[in-house]
Amino acid sequence: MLTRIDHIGIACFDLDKTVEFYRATYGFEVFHSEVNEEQGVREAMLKINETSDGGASYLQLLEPTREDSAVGKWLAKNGEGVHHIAFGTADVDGDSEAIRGKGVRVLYDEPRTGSMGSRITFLHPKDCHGVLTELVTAAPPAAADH
Ligand code: V0V
Ligand code: CO
Repeated sequence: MLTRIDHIGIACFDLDKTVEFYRATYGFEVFHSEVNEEQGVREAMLKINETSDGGASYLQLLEPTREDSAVGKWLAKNGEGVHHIAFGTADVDGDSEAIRGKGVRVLYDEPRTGSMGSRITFLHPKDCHGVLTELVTAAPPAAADH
């Protein structure tokens, strides 16, 4: 069951400048940052609020590490802006299989590694009314070593 908005992914050209905008304008601080080479992103997670399912909602600021990555290609075409939304679930495997069964393309056969040790998969935007949609299961608290 999808129980929260886990994050909104925002593509940017310059992560440091974008982080500074969110800090100076809204007071949001970086909760965690990392490079995910498989996804081709350098990212910063800004925690907005905790959620009633025990998780939290974040903004995920994304700078591409290479031009041919998903975010690099998207930025070249669209410029900066909202790139994807992510729903949180305790069971990304079960929920993604159930959604696949409804005829929506799930991009990975098995969930891959996401921010803070989470497990993630994506639904094709063309099957979701133009919205690239991610499903996330957060790492157990002990494993989420940020
Ligand atoms: C592409 N399209 C999008 C889109 N990206 N539509 C809405 N939102 C997006 N973000 C549209 C694009 O305009 C095209 O439509 C069509 O899909 C095909 O796009 P393309 O430019 O030819 O690109 P593809 O097909 O090579 O790749 C698109 C997909 C790719 C969605 C398959 O971006 C992908 O695999 N994304 C999943 C991985 C990802 O996004 N990683 C970065 C975040 P027209 O022009 O044909 O109408 S990593 C992350 O979130 C992490 C680590 C985390 O949360 O922990
Ligand atoms: Co994401």
